[in-house]
Amino acid sequence: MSETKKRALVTGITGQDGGHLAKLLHEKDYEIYGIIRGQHNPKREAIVEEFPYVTLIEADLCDQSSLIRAMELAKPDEVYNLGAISHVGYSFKNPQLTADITGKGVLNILEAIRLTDAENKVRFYQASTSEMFGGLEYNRPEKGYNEDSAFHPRSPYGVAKLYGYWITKNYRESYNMFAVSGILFNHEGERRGPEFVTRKITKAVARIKLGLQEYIELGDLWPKRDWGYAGDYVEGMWRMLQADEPKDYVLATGETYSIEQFLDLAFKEIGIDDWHPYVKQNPAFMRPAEVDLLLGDPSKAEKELGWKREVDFPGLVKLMVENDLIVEAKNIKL
Ligand code: NAP
Ligand code: F7E
Repeated sequence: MSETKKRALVTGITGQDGGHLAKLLHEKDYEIYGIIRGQHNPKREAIVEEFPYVTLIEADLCDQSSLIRAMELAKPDEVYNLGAISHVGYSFKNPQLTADITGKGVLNILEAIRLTDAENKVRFYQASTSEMFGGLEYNRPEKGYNEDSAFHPRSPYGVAKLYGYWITKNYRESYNMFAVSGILFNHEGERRGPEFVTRKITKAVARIKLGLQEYIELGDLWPKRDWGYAGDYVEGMWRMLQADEPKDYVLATGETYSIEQFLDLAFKEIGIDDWHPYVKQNPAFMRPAEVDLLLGDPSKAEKELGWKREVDFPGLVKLMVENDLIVEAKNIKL
């Protein structure tokens, strides 16, 4: 164990952001501990192979004693709480589990920190979300949602995340902890889970190009999202924990596009100008309540943290399609 290296504990290490963050912290010479859940997590092997420098600790956000043990083993300077049930559609089908993991899990890890960090030195990052705003017209500022906008979550996921946001703020105010929320708008990329719409589209586009699939089934195509690249966003998370003061920040691109616009660009990457013959709508992918439009205003993070997204919307779509063309081609079984 090095006495000089900074130490980070990351929940959600097997997820999209966990992978990007592990790479970033490694470049910054951190000693990294990642929480992995389950008796036989199928992602363990891939994580060990890709991130041999991460020490995995078995724990679960629902099991506070396991989190205390993780804190004692890792002795972190910084904790990044990325673990959650993060799929909005799934949260409608499993609302109580979502409340337990995505909501109460935040309390469990904050308590684990409070009980083990006698000097009150640990810095805590909570993965809050634009889903807390809800995307309705009445509370949407013209320049986009900012840190002072009113919340109106539209899913069990959004509601659970709002609890995580407030309990983080409450621990900051009650115990003087350096505990902050990053309110992040959608961020995607080559590590995005295939259950999210962007990756579902880019995988399908690659498979259609390779002759492995004929069409894709999707839900509503009109909702708009402020889509950025996940690699840019983990840099913002890290900057929040290096700041002089604990504050919450919005990370976003300041632009919003519909799923139809994502389809336009993704299919153009494989030379198809009209995607309509390749897309079928299936109500199974529609939600009981939809978030119409998300647009974020990242001015505060840009001004105070010097953070700015680098990858724009066309660049994001391009990198995802290019990646999936390679991934899917490798999977062709001759
Ligand atoms: P993700 O790919 O879905 O990863 C979620 C992670 O949470 C996985 O590593 C998962 O582990 C872990 N997890 C689930 N249940 C757990 C439990 N009971 N105990 C411990 N870990 C558990 O999500 P992401 O896109 O990387 O997002 C990271 C965080 O940011 C999430 O909290 C998400 O809600 C939030 N967020 C994401 C976005 C976005 O656009 N990506 C935007 C705003 C906020 P398994 O692999 O074992 O399932
Ligand atoms: O849906 C529509 C769907 O599941 C985007 C999470 O990271 O970002 C993410 O949540 C839009 C929605 O992401 C399909 O109804 C249509 O309008 O990719 P998504 P999300 O719900 O925006 C926020 C910021 C988070 O915090 C979350 O953790 O696409 N949509 N057809 C579809 N969505 C999916 N998944 N699958 C479809 O077939």
